[in-house]
Amino acid sequence: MKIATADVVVCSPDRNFVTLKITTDDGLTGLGDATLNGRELAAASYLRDHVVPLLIGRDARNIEDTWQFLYRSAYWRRGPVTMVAIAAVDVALWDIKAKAAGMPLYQLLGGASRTGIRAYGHASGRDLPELFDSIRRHQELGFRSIRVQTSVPGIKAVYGVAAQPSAGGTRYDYEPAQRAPLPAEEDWDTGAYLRHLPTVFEAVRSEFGPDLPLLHDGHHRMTPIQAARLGKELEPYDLFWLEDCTPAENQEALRLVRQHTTTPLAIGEVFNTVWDFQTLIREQLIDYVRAAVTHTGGITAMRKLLDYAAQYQIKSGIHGPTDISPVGMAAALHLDLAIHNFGIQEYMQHGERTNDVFRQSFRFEDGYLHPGDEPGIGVELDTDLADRMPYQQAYLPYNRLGDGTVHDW
Ligand code: CS2
Ligand code: MG
Repeated sequence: MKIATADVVVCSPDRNFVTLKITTDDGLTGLGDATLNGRELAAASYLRDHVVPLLIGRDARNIEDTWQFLYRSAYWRRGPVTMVAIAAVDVALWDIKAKAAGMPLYQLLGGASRTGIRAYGHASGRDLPELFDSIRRHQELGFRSIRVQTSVPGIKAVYGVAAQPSAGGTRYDYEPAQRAPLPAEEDWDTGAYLRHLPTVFEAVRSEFGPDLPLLHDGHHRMTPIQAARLGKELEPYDLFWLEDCTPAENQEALRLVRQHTTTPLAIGEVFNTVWDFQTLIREQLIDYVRAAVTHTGGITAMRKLLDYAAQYQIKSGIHGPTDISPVGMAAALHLDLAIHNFGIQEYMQHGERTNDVFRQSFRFEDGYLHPGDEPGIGVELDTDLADRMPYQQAYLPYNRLGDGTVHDW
């Protein structure tokens, strides 16, 4: 079974996506997600110009060897562009292998360890009434675990808060990457955020009770001691997790946070290899690995990462915003279903145009996802429709503090 062709498809239904489609000499096709939000063309070029020429003629069945070849032969390793490209090849080859075996991918990964994959949705609000409505809408959509993000008094625009609640409550329609020639500048004030957030969770708990699993994303904006303070002040509200509480390139920074709070911590969506997690896992500085299959080198690498985490009783919390395409999402769900140390799966529902381009077999019912039982990962790409929705320049926003200093968004 040789790789005959490998096509890089860049399209922009509701947002930009980069998809790799591999076809073998006996006609099997596999899909991989190489979407890197705000840097899609870099990923597309790395694939098209440097990886695809190396794939043609390779045995499609040799997934591990292909992974190691792409990782080591490049000499320059790790990083978001390299690893999203390797991930796309890896997932496409797993898709092909499962199709050749006539079974859904999770069966090749050891079969189902659970009946369904617990998901969490993204509620947000510019004020408490809007936030409460958003939480209720997500409960009506079936979500049993909910992330809470809110505006902060005095700050004009804040990550994670939909400017306009989605019409009719169909889905959380917040797309952070704005289509424009330059990134949008937003404002930030950590002090105002730290003073405000505990009052929000106090209100949410008194409105929705103690049992609803609540999550919050700090989005890398706090220093370790600020994160420690917030984690401690949120303990009475029993969060499922506090995510990206502080930038974690310095993994040791989480030692300080861990000393001050028992609020569970989740980190990793911007990380690309197990080495980015090694101290976090070995010293049990986190409770959930927030990596995405798309950003960490695919199924092959993610399985090894999560098996390493399992040795330290750390669970998965795979990243699943709308800039993870339905292909990347489907790959995650097969892994979610098979591994033992599953924690929770993020699920921001894609828009209709995206669902038209990527036909998916995965389903969301009563708070749980399931990848479906079609052979492979269960996604088909309508390349004709994709070609009619070409790439549009789009960037994620960035923050500046009151004195003009650039800050994490
Ligand atoms: C966020 C992401 O879902 C999350 O946890 O951190 O939506 C993040 O903002 C985007 O992936 C950035 O592209
Ligand atoms: Mg996040």
